[in-house]
Amino acid sequence: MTIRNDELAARFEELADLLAAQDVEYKPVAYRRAAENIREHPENVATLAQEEGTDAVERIDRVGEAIASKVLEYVENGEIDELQEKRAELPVEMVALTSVEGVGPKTVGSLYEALGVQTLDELEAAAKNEEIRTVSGFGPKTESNILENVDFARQSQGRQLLSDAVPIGETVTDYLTGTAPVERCAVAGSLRRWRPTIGDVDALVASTNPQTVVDAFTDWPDASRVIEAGTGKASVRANDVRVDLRVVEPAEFGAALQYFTGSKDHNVELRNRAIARDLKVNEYGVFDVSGIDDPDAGQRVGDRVAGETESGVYDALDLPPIPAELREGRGEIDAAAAGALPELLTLDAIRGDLHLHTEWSDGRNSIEEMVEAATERGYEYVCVTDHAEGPGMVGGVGLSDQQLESQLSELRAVDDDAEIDVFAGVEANIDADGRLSVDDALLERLDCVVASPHAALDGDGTDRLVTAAEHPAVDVVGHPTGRQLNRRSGLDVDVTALAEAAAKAGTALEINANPRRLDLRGAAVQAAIEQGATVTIDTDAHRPGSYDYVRYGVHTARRGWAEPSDVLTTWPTEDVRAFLDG
Ligand code: DGT
Ligand code: CA
Ligand code: CA
Ligand code: ZN
Repeated sequence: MTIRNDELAARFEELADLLAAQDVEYKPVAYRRAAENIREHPENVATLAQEEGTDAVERIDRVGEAIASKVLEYVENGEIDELQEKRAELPVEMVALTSVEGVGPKTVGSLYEALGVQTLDELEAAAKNEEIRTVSGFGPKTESNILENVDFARQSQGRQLLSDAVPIGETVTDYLTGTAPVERCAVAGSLRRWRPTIGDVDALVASTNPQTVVDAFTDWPDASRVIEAGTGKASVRANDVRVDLRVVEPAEFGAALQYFTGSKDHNVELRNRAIARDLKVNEYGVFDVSGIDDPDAGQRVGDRVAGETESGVYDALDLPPIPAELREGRGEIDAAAAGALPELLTLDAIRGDLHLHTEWSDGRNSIEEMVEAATERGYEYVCVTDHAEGPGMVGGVGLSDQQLESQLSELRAVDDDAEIDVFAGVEANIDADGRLSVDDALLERLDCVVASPHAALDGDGTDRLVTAAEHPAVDVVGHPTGRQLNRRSGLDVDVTALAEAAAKAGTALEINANPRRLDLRGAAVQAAIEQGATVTIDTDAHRPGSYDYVRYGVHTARRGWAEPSDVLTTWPTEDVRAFLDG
């Protein structure tokens, strides 16, 4: 059983939280930094520890002797002593509790100490009973904040970020294809539709030997626990995510893939379309039931007219294939029937990135390193948009106007030497009235101004965002709602109104491709495009590796019916320049 890097990282993050909850200094930060680098490490760190010892692990940036020996401890014993001790001292559901917006490890520590709060239910009860205000350092405001956010946190429980589920889906399909008698294998469900969060991973296999496939699946080294195993199906837990497997006959694979991809709304509409044509569609196939007295007498009643391929299923219903990202019951079946499906954009259409950070603000790398990495990816341009100071920026992260001036000169110099175009930009903060935190004359001299909300992220944000979008120097409204998946829902935004204003002002609306944000979401992208607004897919990268987030942005754009021309970062550089100048 190999231990994945993200599992290892999660243990150190938990340890960091437990230490922070006990007011330990420095160590939490050190563990979090180490966790981050372990998660991103290109080799499997557990294998490295096992085969080459702690010295090899210590070569990872920010991993010292103490952490390396804990890695080895975890690999050898499946436990870390210090973590076990801390868990015993502070027996709380840390992940659940800290998923409530505004509740961090320190709050958890204090509330456990004073009131014995261990779970979300206990947290909610303590807030309702006005017990929290009796704890030193807390007031009625904390209580109302908790009551407001606890439901959101509860709903998020058990849903995983898309970016945590995608590698699991890829690993399990590769593993099954490589080890079992598999004719076809695919992921289905919300993962195939690229929903921002995933309840469980659904894997589907076509095989004439289902038992062998199920056995291979339950022996999968990444599976930490077998939840159930039956005839032709099984469920396991891998890296805290549930994975469901179904094995079907090759002749029924396409129908099963269609059915288990969903969504439910899409499938209901499809089923009704079938009934209107004297057909019956289910996970076993499409059946002609025109001469049948009781089409519901069994699952495979009537003549099978499709089932082996998914496109065959749609074809039997007089439809072209419908891309999985569109299957949310938002008009895709009518559009398909009318021959009006969009020509969705693909990853290879992306030519650059207009939102990224360097060590000038809170990024990890120099301007040159970020430009170099973009050049290696084959991008034609990038725009450096470090944070300006202002609402939401703490700890000296944001740049003053004077610092932005010096960065502007440096960016011009880097642009002269770089193979690709380097635009000079800024990420300015939108305050509660829609005003920006940077001098207007300076904004005008920058190539690209991304304006984003970073503070006061509750209530209705429409007016504020419209004001920002209409500012003559603003080119992009960044992560418009400010949501963070499983953490906070962000601003309520009337996207239609915002998009109308943005289209008129020539301002683009961002799909922030960071998998913790994916903001705008698919439905909002669709609404924005309907108003004629331009969207842009940006990664908000704080390190070169984060450029890879672009795929999540592309699939989110596809969920919003976006064609390449709708997306600014697919345009040729000179057209992007003209848009930014306009
Ligand atoms: P998730 O896992 O909550 O992120 O969302 P899904 O969409 O992956 O849902 P899941 O795993 O419960 O089921 C996979 C697909 O199977 C779902 O998208 C549609 C189909 N399906 C499951 N249960 C039903 C059902 O009761 N009725 C219909 N029509 N379809 C279903
Ligand atoms: Ca699922
Ligand atoms: Ca499932
Ligand atoms: Zn940013």
